[in-house]
Amino acid sequence: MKVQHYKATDQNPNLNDYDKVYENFNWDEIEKNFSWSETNKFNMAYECIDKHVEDGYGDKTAFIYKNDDEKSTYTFKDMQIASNKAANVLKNEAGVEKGDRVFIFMARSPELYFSLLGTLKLGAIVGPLFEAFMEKAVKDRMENSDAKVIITTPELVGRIPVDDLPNLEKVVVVGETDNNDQVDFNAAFDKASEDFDIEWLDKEDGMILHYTSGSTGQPKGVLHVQYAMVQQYITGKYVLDLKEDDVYWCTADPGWVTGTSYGIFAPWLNRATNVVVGGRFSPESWYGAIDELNITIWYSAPTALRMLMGAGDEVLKQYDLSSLRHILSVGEPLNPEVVKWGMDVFNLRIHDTWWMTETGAHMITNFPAMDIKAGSMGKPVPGVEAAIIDDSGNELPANRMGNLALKSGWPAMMREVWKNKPKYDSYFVGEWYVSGDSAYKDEDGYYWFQGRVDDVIMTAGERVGPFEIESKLVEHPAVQEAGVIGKPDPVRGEIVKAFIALREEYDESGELKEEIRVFVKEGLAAHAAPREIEFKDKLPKTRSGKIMRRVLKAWELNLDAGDLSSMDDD
Ligand code: 6R9
Repeated sequence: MKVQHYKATDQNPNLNDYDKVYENFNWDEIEKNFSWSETNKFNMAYECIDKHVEDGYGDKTAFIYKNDDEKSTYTFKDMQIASNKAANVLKNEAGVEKGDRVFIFMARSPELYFSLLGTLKLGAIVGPLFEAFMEKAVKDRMENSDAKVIITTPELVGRIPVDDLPNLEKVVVVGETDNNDQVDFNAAFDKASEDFDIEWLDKEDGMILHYTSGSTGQPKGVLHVQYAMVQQYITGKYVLDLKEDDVYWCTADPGWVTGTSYGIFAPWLNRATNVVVGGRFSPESWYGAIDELNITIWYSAPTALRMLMGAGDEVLKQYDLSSLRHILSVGEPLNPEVVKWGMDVFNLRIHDTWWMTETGAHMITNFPAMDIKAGSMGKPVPGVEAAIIDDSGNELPANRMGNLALKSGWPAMMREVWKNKPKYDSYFVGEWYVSGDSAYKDEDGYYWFQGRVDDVIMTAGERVGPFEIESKLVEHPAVQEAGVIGKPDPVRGEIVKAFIALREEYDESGELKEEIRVFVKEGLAAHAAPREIEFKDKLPKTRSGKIMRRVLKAWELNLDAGDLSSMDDD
């Protein structure tokens, strides 16, 4: 298939010599950007907020929160005070101490960010939860980590099974509460002192615990430590290209690692203005936010970009989006079609980035200074070594599909799967961390995502990645979203089966199925054309927008789909 190339831009002249970044790269040098490299006093919240105030940037806008017509703006000084107050509330009213697990279970609001930073100032470990979690999902995570405190809102507090959580000492409610056992956050916040002595930590002390669902079993608690900041800072600088005057918007919720590593830490470590937009997605509210707030850097995900693409030009034309200078994507493969759309409508390249909850920060990305090959996730970031390996850990040559693996030893790597050493150990083959994704590397060193290892399809002896087929499918005008699986077949081993959600204007029909099949056959390859197509109103997706192929497969085979707590079922 013909690959579309998009030339490097000169948006960051300092980085345009991509090879130079590599040549001179050394994690020890990056550490020198932090005062702890001399004092040994670590605290992520300090580096994100207080440090900038001390350096004379107290009046700079740190945070803009927007939800419909509501908008609030906070300087770094405001954030310092608010996070100090939140820390005092958590300390005095809820007894939070260093190392405790403190969960945050609420929709995006300024208080979410104040209390997250406050928790970090106390040296406690933050456990962010999606607001959509129901009782069992909340319980599993809190139980597994022996959470001591949870911060929530009146709408969600009923989903916390307090009686089943013996280690839970306090429920902090942001909003009205008449339960005397609960802490009224707002009342305590108003009275709290603006001063707080930050708890100084060690670089290997726990910082954040993100639960992530695997294909089977219980969700795993992925623990990151303070030292992750080194990589979150430098990838914010190099990959997000954050600069002094940028207004940056990461669309991810903090329940997903993208919403913390790149929705909190990277932008504030780089002293950028960080935008959070609450409420639900709509093309109008998203384009409206870019227009109104003059967003310059926008980090989003393929699902959202595909929805915007599907919404068409009419709505797009109502907004002035010319403030944008850099767009990035994460979470699932970025279809070439979407990259092309980005060029057409923004005249900007959309930069794909690949990483995982476990890796804590970017691993493989399209740097501003690189040529983009549409459909490729790019190359390893400086300081990270990647390879495609076979199941025994041998490196495979270019253009061979295999396990995408990373050489251990980058700063943001998880340190632990909470209370599950065997699970942690199972990620490694020798010195390689094995991602669970299959991919290949081309002759220029670009990586091409093929699917989760268990999603790869073997049909009549040909190995096909579902992503390539899905990408072709979404090029068809009728197709809004597509998920492709291998369905067991007595003759071919597996056949390609596609689940398709159509765009609104299109009706399901046998002719349309045939037309789509031919479209893939002629545009990609005969063996890749789905032998079966099933139309669905919507596809099962995680809250971070990933198509859950294992759920499609379970539907197909009438099997139990496993842990569904991360599924977006609104
Ligand atoms: C950050 C994040 C990790 C899995 C990962 C892969 C998929 C993420 C991707 C991508 C193709 C990209 N994934 N980025 N696939 N292209 N640019 O998403 O973390 O929620 O833990 O998911 O997501 O399958 O292994 P997490």
